[in-house]
Amino acid sequence: MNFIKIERQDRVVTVTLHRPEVLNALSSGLLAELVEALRPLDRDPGTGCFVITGSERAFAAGADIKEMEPKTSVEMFAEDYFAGWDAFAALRTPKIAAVSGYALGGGCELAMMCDIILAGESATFGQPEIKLGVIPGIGGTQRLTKLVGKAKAMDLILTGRTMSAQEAERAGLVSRVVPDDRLTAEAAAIAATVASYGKPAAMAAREAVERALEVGLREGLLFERRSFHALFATEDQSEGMAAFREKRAPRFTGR
Ligand code: CO8
Repeated sequence: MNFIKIERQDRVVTVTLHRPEVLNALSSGLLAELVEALRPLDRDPGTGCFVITGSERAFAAGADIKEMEPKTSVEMFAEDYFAGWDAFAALRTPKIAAVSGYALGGGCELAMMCDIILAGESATFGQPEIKLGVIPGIGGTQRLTKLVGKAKAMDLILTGRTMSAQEAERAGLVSRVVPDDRLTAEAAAIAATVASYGKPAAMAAREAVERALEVGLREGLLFERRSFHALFATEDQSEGMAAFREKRAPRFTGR
């Protein structure tokens, strides 16, 4: 692999974006590697959580501008440029973005495709595409608006300004802000906690929360209830409730 590094620690798989010379600009090559590496890991019951991270200076400074620049509209349309990112968003194992430095354009959009965004104090978020004569193209106008509301999304997307980790936390984009030197350890600890639970419940939980962004309340509640019912077919449900009754720690198996 040329553009990413992958490490496994028990049930947690950490992916580090690694194109330091271009601040982890998200090229087609990087996307292909990411999806090819993560798809089989996603299906592996031994994978309980992904952590996606970058460098201290940049989570990712956006889609690769130099790759996009020469393309024509017809080429963009024919390739359905960026459609491949849907495969990343569709991974069903919980994903944590551990963000330090720049998370701009596609970088911010990649973070928003994750289930939890943990930010170091240096993290900077923004959708500066307007400065390039375009608009966000990997979900920024949609996910950012759903996550932080129209007022803040319009402000960021129309001015191209950046926001700090603290502002992003206040806006509801970021789950937690931690000191930069604690980012890796905190992300690992959160991931280990998520991965310690039964994977079917974790997958169902994130899927149901995602639904809240997509459908009306009645449909969402029904989806949640049906998923809840379905989890009563799992050994983890019997084990989790028996362990509570017996006042002991549960031993989840993902079955
Ligand atoms: N793509 C390609 N190369 C990049 C990118 C990028 N997004 N960002 C940085 N680089 C490269 C720079 O060109 C530079 O390379 P070189 O050394 O060869 O000149 C190297 O990384 C280091 O960058 P800088 O020297 O600029 O570092 P600074 O610390 O001075 O500045 C910034 C850092 C502020 C992050 C600055 O690099 C910057 O503004 N980057 C671009 C940010 C941006 O605009 N991102 C949005 C990209 S567009 C997008 O993500 C979605 C597009 C949707 C299009 C829809 C089409 C369908």
